[in-house]
Amino acid sequence: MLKPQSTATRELVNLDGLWRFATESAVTSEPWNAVLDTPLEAAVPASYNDLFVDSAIRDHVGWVWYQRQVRVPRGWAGERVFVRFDAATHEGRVYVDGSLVAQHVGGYTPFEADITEHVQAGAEFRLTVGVNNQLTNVTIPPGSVTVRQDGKKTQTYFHDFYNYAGLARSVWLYSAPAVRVDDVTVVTGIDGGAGVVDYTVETTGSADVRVRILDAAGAEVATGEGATGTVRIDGVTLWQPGAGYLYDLVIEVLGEDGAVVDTYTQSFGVRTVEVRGTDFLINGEPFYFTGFGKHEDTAVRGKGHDNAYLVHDFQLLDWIGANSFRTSHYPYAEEVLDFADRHGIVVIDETAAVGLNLGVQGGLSGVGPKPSFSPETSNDETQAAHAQHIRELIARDKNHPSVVMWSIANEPASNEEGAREYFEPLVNLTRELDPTRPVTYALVMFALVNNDKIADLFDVLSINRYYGWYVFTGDLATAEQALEGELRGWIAKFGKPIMMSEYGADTMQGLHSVWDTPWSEEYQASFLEMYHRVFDRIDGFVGEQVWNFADFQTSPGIHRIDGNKKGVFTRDRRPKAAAHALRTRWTRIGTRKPSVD
Ligand code: GCB
Repeated sequence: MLKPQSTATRELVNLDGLWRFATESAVTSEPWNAVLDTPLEAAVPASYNDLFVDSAIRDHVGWVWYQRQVRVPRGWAGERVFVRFDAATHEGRVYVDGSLVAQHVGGYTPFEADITEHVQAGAEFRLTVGVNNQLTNVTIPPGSVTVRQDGKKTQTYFHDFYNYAGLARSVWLYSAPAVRVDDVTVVTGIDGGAGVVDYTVETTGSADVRVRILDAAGAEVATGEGATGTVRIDGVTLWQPGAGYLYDLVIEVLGEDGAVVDTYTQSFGVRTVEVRGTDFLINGEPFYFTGFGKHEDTAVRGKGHDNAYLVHDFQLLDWIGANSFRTSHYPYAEEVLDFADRHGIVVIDETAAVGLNLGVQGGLSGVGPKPSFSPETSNDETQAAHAQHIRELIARDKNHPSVVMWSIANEPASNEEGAREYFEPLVNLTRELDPTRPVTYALVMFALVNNDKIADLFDVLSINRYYGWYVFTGDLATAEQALEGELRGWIAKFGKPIMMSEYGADTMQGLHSVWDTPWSEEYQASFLEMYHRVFDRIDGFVGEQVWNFADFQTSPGIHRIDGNKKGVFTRDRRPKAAAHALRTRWTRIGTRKPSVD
């Protein structure tokens, strides 16, 4: 799905700002039919939960309403007019005045509606958006809603981060011509010193297409004719980890008289990704991932996208020497991937399929033990929602050079009956939609080499482990043996690249100890050091991503102190002691770990 942009033939109006806001209980049953009668205004983009000092809003389960007036620019007569939501978490319904124009399920992927027939150039309309935060056994991610005796709804979910909701990403109004670029896919290869660029442009209606490729300085380096084609870039500059060189594919759609009726520019990088044996190769060179699992999470904004945090987080990644991150546990805002493209940070792009596991959450949430895959829990309908989510993720992110791998789930119950039937079609779908990128999933601690049912379906084994934290707490010597034994078992059985996609210890900033005291800054540093000793003894190991980049908010519970504290940085991005040790190690590693003797 194309990201809206302003070009010679398209105009773009950003609708961020303050919108009228109310929960469903505070307004009439069809709030789109009138001006919302509410004293509240909510910031867009931002999750609504932490904006107001009102637990009835923070903990609300169900629909909330956002509304604002929008004026269509007067020059848009004769153009198609679209409204585009970068995300509505987790379900959105959009009304233009009294008309429903879009409905979308899935909280982290964009959707849009052609509203041309409902609006007029130069005139105002009322834009009302309902957003629902309910998670059920058939949503991705899953959860469950309970209605108490007093009628109040409460919700449980099976993931370890707060269920922030609302309009956490930008909203746009844009114009485009009736005959236009509808989609583009760019796949790149390398042939000696040349880049080989396969492109496919889809248009609305049949029309001639031509393309030009511009280098980063804006100089034309190649051209092509037709909606699909292959173009060579001689003397190509590759997109590399740490050096995110981008080209522009300028697409022009031609009318019958040969005049340009639409133009759209897709940036891309020339690079290849491949798994060979136990190596993960970028541009044919073994690549070693260093970095983090992250979250979109800041104080007050919740999951609201914020360019200041975007810049600062990438500065910290650079400072600490990290070359990559995983978009744990959902697709991040497109601005994040664009930034990673430009700055050469490598991304593992994850779906929102987190918590397909009632075994793990039995302890944490009080739900279970129930089978994770069954007609009452994750079932065919869940799988269909998961498939749709994968389609939308790949449609959105396929052209990002920074994205080198899809992670289609975090910690599913891959050790349980039904896991293979659930996952095999999803892995096949992912490969069909994108044959160019490896596919992985992050393995839960209960999924072991002798009971996991799906590892053989994937290209890379991404292992989440907490030896020394949830098990062998405070006993790093025993944890070290257990970790090494397990990792060697995976390598011996599968002969695939294996990486640590999560390892970390909760750490209270400012707590110090001379002992191996869990929660102390010293313990976090020793814990990570212990893991690194093990990684450095193992061949076939392709990366380490610490859990987590920064402290983040979770639902309340006795396991968490105002959130998860496994951050190497605090929630306001101050380094804990471990950050300095990681910096020493990762700046030494760069992108390639020295091989084991
Ligand atoms: C995990 C999950 C992650 C949690 C983390 C933890 O395995 O993938 O979402 O936050 O453990 O800290 O328990």
